[in-house]
Amino acid sequence: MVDRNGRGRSRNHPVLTGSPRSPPASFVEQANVTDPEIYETFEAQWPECWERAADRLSWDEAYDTVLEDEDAPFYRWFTGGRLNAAYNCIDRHLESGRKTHTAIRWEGKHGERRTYTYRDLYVAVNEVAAALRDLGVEEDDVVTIYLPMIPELPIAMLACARIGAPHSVVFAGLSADALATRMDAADSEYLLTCDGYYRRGDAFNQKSKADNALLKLEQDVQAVVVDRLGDDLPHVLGDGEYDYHELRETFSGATVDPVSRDAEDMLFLMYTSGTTGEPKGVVHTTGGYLAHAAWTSHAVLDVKPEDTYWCAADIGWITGHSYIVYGPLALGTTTVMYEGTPDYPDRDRLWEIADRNAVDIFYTAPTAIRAFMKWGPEYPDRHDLSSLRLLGSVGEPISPRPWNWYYEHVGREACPIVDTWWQTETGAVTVSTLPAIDDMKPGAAGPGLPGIDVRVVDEAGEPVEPGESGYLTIARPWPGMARTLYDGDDRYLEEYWNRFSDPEADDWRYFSGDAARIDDDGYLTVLGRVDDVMNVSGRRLSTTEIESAITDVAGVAETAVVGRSNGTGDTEVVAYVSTEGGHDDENAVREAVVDSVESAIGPFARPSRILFTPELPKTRSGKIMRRLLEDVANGEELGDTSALRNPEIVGEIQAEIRDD
Ligand code: 6R9
Repeated sequence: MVDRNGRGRSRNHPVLTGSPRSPPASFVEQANVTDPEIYETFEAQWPECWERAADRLSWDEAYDTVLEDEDAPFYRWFTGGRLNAAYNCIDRHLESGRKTHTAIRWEGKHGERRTYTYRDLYVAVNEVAAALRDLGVEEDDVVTIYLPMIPELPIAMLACARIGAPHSVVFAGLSADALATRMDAADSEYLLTCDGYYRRGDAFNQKSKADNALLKLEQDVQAVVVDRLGDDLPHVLGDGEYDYHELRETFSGATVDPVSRDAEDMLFLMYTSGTTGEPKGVVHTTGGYLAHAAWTSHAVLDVKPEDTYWCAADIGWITGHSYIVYGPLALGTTTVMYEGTPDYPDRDRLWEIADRNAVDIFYTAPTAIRAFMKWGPEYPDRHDLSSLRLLGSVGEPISPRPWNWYYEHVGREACPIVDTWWQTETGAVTVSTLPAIDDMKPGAAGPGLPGIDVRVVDEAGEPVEPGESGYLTIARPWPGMARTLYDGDDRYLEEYWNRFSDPEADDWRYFSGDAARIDDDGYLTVLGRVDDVMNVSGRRLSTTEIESAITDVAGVAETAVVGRSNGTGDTEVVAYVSTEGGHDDENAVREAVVDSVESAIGPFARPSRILFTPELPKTRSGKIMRRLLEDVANGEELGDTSALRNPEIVGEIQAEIRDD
């Protein structure tokens, strides 16, 4: 029993796991990590085992201590060490004679292609770093980046890293309000954005969203604008706004020495949904984060410098930070970056790109895999995918059917699949099989990685028996973990540590907010969130945040938002709304609700169903019974409703949903 109403919130979790599969021999022969003793070695040598991760980086100054835990849970990793992330992702590869090796292969939405060698990336990053400095950006100033999937996005991130300015990338699909909230919270005075980008074939205006955000801010902001659309969307630059390409021209050939950063200095901030409405600014550091991202790219994704590696995520989320930008570039590989969607111009678009680029490793999300499965095997079958060596999944639970489909039709039964569980806060992968060592169990992510002490516990923090479900916690620190929240240490303790730790005994447990089941081999099946966070197509949305956007609408008295499984495994947002007396025009309210959610968060958070009800079901103490509403939305059997103050409302809501 794992949440306040008795189980994990997500309904798209796999109930069963499929039959185990062993790693294909052809893969094992060439894998980066093959020693099965690695689990014991890490255990015996903990925390020094993490030096293996740190050793994948080039340090300006060696660290003195692997882990400092005096001030737990404010852990410090590789203290005394100094390094620069951009140097690690670029310069050192030039120095080792790999100037002409491809760093980024960009595939544009309309078939445009761009290739950046490590040398090209070096030039671009240096010029942008010089331009940012000239605008006044100093070490530790937070630079906000609001760019879609174009090469200027990783270039901007690395330019910030080069001068020691933490970046805060805001997903391009988020609204003006969301951008303003994040810039305000981080006190950010610099913004990199663009005129617009193509969405479903149309030119979409990004700059007007950015303009609206800036109007809401108290601070003056200097903005650099990338001209992505040219004549398709003319724009004018106002005061404090600069054209990206002109700046590069001005600083053409400039170089900037990488700023040597303390291992514990902030590399970036990433905002994510929390249990209260306000997004949380997760703080990641230079040494620990980069070491963990590089190590897991090597050990879990099996990335090698000569590979063409493709993580088909958006850099606006943590997966893209760690596994499109920092991990793969730290290892000196070729990382593919794709601007478009999987079904444009046709449903074989991803396989066409994989085939043409001879992609070795492909990493995507279950929501995409379920779509591929729905479209059918003829799309991957049109292409030669024999270059693929390993497949990955991240962001949501993947159930056995799509897992097997991915294995057969994309991996041709020759590629191991790593189902990687991790979070914005963990920085990099924390739960997964090691692909050459462990058997795969479709539907179960795997055990904790070596050195990661994952425990599934009950309400009292005691480990549950195999087969039982409980709360997913981590009992020891790891290098890539968030160090705190930008909003403050108290909120960090509150969100992650207070629930299962015993500070008096100096016993610290990280709580992930997820429920999981553990089997006899220590493999975890993740069951979804237990807090008020929904996972919609691999994106974290806070129910509170959506509810507060809905309550903003005139005429709305009260609302409750729940997730509904749409039958293909995806979760949709369902909003129950009760209106104030005198507002009978439901269609007008419906439209206003959609507009309000889109402008507060973004189009992807839009409720797919809005159901009007005279009242919401409540307990005698006045708490909205969201669990019951979730059951109603999902057409489930309802349990005992006698605890309700207004049980009669449930039947009305059920009738409404059936008629809708
Ligand atoms: C990397 C990322 C984190 C939440 C996490 C969990 C869900 C991620 C998963 C998974 C089951 C997996 N999640 N990977 N659930 N199996 N392999 O997605 O970070 O955006 O912060 O989301 O995603 O619920 O708590 P983030």
